[in-house]
Amino acid sequence: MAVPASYNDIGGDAALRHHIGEVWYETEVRIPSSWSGRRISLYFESVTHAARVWADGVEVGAHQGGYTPFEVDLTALTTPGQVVALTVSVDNTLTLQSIPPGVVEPTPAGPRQRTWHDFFNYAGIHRTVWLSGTPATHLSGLTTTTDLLDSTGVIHFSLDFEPAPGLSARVRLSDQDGLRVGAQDGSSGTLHIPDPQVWAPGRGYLYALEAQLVDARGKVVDSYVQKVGIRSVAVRGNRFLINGEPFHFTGFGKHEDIAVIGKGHNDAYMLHDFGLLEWIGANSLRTSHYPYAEDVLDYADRHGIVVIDEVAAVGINLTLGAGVFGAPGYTTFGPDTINEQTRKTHAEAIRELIERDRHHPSVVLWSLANEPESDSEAAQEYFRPLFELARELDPSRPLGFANVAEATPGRCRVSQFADVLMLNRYYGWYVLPGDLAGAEIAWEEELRAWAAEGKPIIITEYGADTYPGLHTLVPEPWSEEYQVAYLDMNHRVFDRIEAVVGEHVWNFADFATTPGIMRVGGNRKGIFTRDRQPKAAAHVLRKRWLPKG
Ligand code: GCB
Repeated sequence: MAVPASYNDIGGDAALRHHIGEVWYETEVRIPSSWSGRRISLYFESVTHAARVWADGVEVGAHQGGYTPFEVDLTALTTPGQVVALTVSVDNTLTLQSIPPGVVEPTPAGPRQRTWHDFFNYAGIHRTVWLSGTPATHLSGLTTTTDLLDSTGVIHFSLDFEPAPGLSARVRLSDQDGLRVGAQDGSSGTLHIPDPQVWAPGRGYLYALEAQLVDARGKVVDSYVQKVGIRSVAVRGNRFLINGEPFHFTGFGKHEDIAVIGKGHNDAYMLHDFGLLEWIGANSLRTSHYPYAEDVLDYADRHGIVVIDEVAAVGINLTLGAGVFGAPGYTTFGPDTINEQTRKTHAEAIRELIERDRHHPSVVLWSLANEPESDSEAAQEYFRPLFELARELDPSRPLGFANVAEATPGRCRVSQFADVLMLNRYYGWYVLPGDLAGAEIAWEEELRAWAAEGKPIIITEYGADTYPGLHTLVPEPWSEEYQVAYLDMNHRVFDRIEAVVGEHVWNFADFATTPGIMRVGGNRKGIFTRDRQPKAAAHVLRKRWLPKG
């Protein structure tokens, strides 16, 4: 099996595509003989959705959650210079206690996986697996947070390592030209940089912070370089500020989704997608509906692309679209459905995301869920502690979640916890399809009610399925003309509401979905086709977003 890739579409057969449960990966790897005395580990960037790992038949670790990394220690089971057999079981089963939730339902034809999201439930070893040999005495963690106070850059750092006699820590900071601009001894502290080069949208300036462990004789025994961007993020009234300047988000919700490779990370596609974002004038993206590959965040850091980073909590809404995506007969929150155990899984997913991505300057906002039920007391009680947790883990960034259509202003009981209102709305598509004049009035009325709450609003989804090459003189749903007219209508509404600080079209590209009569060859709301060719609407966005001049 290819790694990284989803296994589903590699063989071209239905059994593998729709397999439910475990699959087994096996390989052999030789540990370099020069790694004697080192701690040897495997770091999986992601295994979707659950993994168990064995080395020479001995279980060495397990992990739940398909989009965040984990590490297993192989030191006791490997010998430098020798081969070790690695086995990984990959389980794609989703339950009401997993994030995202799902249910495996028995049917006369065998088990069927039900999900409350439309994207295909791709599974496999989706990202890079690293075999690493670190010195016996090593850095095990490095946390950095940055701020901009007046014209001084502030970098707080904290290093984790096993203390030992004579062992000390220090950091060194260099600018992009490699010039030393700061240094400090100790395992935690703060660096102040007067008049720094700031990280800003469209300008991915990064400093290099090198953390070092030094033994009693002054020898550096381990070091790690972390790229750091100095910038500030804040919400003031209904403005979203980056470095004190109001920021307007333009861009997309995306998916990790490629023909054949599924959700496997692919550098060529990543570069191509970022190239298309630049071509169209997008300054940001949302990692809908799960954390993306670490390379994506690194790229965004380097190029000044702004990121809304989303937890894989999509579909905590078991009544949504009943008969369409959902199933009749489920209640979202309850002892046998979304319960305390689900919340623990959700809390762990938040912890792992923040732990992984907190050092990325590109990440300016955490999204804790996509379209959960949010208009009930149970929802309020479910989410309250999760917002508290995220705020405690990272007080430096605003929080939000993508709100669903049913949870209108006054009905939504979760948006009170959010700093930014993130709205997914389909006026002119799911609501008033084909009636853009009616949609324009209804949409503006709802947006004005949200604006009265005094918070910044990002439209995190608006979109219309469009079959490329289908044309109608009078814009009709599914035609390229309709997608153009639909976007124009939305933009007129946004431009009339001051609190709207962002517009993310759903979706960047067409993507694979669970089979169903609502989808024709997948979800076709892409501005680009699945193979990344522009629909007519791409030119509308380019005209609106591309900086003039
Ligand atoms: C939504 C969901 C997104 C779907 C989209 C659609 O509200 O957040 O995951 O793909 O609608 O196209 O129906």
